[in-house]
Order: sequence, then structure tokens, then C-alpha cells
Amino acid sequence: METIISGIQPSGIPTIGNYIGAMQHFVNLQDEYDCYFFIADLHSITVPQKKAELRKQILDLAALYLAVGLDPEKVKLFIQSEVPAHCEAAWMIQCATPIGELERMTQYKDKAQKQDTVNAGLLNYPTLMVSDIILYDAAKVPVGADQKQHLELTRNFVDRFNNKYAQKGQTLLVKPEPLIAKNGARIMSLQDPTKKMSKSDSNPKGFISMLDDADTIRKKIRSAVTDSEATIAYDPENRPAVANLLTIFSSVTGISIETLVATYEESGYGTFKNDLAEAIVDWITPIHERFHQLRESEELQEILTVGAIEANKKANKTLRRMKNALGLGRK
Ligand code: AQP
Repeated sequence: METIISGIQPSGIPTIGNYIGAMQHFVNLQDEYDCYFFIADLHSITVPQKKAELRKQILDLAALYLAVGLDPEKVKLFIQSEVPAHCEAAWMIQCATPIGELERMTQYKDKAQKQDTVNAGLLNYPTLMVSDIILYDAAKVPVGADQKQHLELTRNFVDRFNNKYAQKGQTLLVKPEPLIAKNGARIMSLQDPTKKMSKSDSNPKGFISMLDDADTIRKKIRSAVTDSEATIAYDPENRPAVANLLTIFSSVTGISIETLVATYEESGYGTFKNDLAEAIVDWITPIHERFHQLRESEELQEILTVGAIEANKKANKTLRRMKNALGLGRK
């Protein structure tokens, strides 16, 4: 069975964008692959976080992973900072990565623009991502379009490291392939369809959090921007806001966009938005029930403890190979 790895940052409560673009695919992949999924708390501190909120969001994300359908019997679920190998390997990777390669990363450029002071961690973020991937010998990494550049960096690093240090016939590091979801939708902000929906958006009207209650969801959908056209149509280029709402509608109901357009073409935004809000509420209510059962449970703690043990076991093996390749420490 091939291995896959992916993580989500606890930099807020996951949005339905995180669900549609990442979590739902993780659930579909768990039967076919040896899966490692993690809570990327080390990545989240590249920008300032509040201590108490971060601690809460780590457990919220863990419970949400399970509430949306990840099965702890099938996947290893762990908290990144509980596996020290991630930072150790990241240091070795940084020492073999030209700064120019990191400065070219578009996500770095975007995030750096929004900070008064740019920390070294923000620049080095992709090297921690390289570490996340290589430590688990991941053959495939589920990535959205925005992460392709980071995966390319990983593939380049693996080539460089293997060429320089692998002994004849040795698989030192595994070179990962991207796993692009068939219906890999990118969900946009409800207030600005040119901007990706983000859990750390300072305007909460821009996103639907996976823990928003029914009334909040209804209000946010009601206030979502649309356009001045009279009919409902799927035209992402010219009518991105409506296309975004149709994509969300289709994702939470499984109804095709064509069928939705045929149903709502002439119905006006009021009915369309009302039905969309109810569809989201119907879909999210059982997720909330499972979330609340899990959130304060001993079971959640046990799942994370077992996940950390398994992840440490696997990651430490790769770390040892890397240290031996570089001649660090003692044999
Ligand atoms: N709007 C989105 N549509 C589709 N997929 C999305 N993802 C994020 N936003 C959308 C996917 O979710 C996964 C985890 O993301 P992350 O938390 O590690 O980082 P991110 O992409 O930076 O997510 P956010 O919500 O925008 O977080 P903040 O606000 O902290 O920057 C990834 O697979 C991503 O593609």
C-alpha cells in the first residue's frame, strides 16, 4: 500500500473550503492508502497565534478530522509538534536549500506582504513541508493548485539529496508525486470571489466555519455577494460569486452543478440562497453531533497519542537515514 501524507493548520476553525478542498478527499483516500494526516501546528506559528486559541483549535481540528469521517483504525492522526523529527529534518533541508528558491514561493510572497515583520519561519515554511512529506516515505501527496510549487520544491530536494548521498541501490528518500483530486474545487470568499476562502480571514462573513451554527450559516449565505444578473448560471469567469455558491451547493449535496442550474435558473437569489443554506445546515448537523461527542472525550486523546507513537516510529527511521547520510552524530 502506498503512503500519503497531508496536514491542515490549526490557524482557525477549518472552513467548508478546507473540507471541500482537502478533508473530504482524505476521507475518500483512507481505504486505498496508508494515510498519515496531521494537525500542522508548527506551520501555524509562522504567523502570530494566541496561545489559548491555538491549543483549542488543535483539538477542534483533530475532532473535526474524525467527525467528517476519518477512521482512526485506518489512518494515523497526529499533532505535528509531537513528532520532533519534523524540525530536525527541516534543519537539514534548510542547510541544503538556496534562499532564492524559498524567496520565489508565491505563498511566501503573499503572506509576507501582510506582515509588518517577516520572520525567518515564514520563509522557511516550505522546508518544513518538505520534511513533513519525506519523513513518511510518502509516494503521493494530496495537493491543491496552491501547493504544487511546494511539492516541486520537495521533489527537487529529494533528487539533490539522493544524488549526493544515496549509496548504490539505497532508497534514501522517496520522491513524492502530487495527487490531484478529480473534483478539486477551490472555494472562494463569500464576500470577495477573487480571494480564496480562508479560516484566518479577518472578516468572518467571508467564510463558513465547520463549527458555525445553523443561524450563522443562514446569515452568512444571505449576505454572500452575488451579482446583478437576473438568472442563475455557472460561469466562473464572468460570474465567479454565483459559480462559487453553486460549487458549494454541489459539494455538500452531491447534486451536479448542471442539475442545480436547471433547478434554480429562474428562481431568483432569495430561493437559491435559502435552499443552499438549508442544504449546508442539513449536511453539517450530523458532523456537529459527532464533533461534540468526540471533542471532550478520552477517545480523542487516545487516538492522538497512538497517532503520535506511530508517526514518531516511522519518521525516526527516515531521520536516522538522513543523519547517517550526512554523517551527523554517531552511528
Ligand atoms: N478555499 C479553499 N478551497 C479549497 N481548498 C482549500 N484549502 C484551504 N483553503 C481552501 C485546502 O485546505 C488544506 C489545508 O490548508 P491549510 O490550513 O494547511 O492552509 P491554507 O491553504 O492556508 O488554508 P487557509 O484556510 O487559507 O488557512 P490560513 O487562513 O491559516 O492561511 C490545503 O490542502 C488547502 O489546499
